[in-house]
Amino acid sequence: MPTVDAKPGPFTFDPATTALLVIDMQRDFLLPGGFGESLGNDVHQLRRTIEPLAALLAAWRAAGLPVIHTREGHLPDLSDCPPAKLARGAIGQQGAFGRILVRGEYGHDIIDELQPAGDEVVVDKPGKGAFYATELAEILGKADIRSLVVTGVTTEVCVHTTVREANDRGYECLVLADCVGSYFPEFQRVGLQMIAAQGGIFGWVADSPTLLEEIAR
Ligand code: C5J
Repeated sequence: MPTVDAKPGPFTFDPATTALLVIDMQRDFLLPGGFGESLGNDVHQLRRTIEPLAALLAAWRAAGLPVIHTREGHLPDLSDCPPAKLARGAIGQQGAFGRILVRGEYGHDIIDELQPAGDEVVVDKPGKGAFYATELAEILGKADIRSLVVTGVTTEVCVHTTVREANDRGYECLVLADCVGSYFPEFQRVGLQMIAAQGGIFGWVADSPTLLEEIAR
């Protein structure tokens, strides 16, 4: 079985039961001039994940392994957006790339570099976690997926929430440090540490080249 050198120890996975999860690589979060940047964030902290993630996606697809993308966002009438989230955010307001985090808008969709391939699943989620109010658990169950390679943005928000949800549901999660990003370097560092701490309390952490070597074998 493929084994990746990871923290806190080797991560062994069965390719037949492992999926690549690409979380929220959306224009609203990543494009210069978009929603993320309008909040005062440095989008380049997230954009450094694009190149390694594109390389990983290419290798993963070439190996014929499943890919699942997620997008954070809401119905155009915002009926699936909890009042507390609505009150604290710009959700639904007009931004540079359409209504912010609203499904169907240009900014809500995945960046051009990482567009899903024809047969890849895209899970639309109203929350930070990819399991909350989505069909993800059912999709993974039907495909007999038990391990997740987790990538995307942002490390301390949607990546963390999803990894915690997945871990509680019994999935083994490998988070790729160079393929997840935070606007805040400190949150990136500590967020990754938290995953692998205490013997891997939420999962494992490695870099994508280490995984790519295993896929190439
Ligand atoms: C945030 C996300 N940060 N995808 N969403 O609001 O992490």
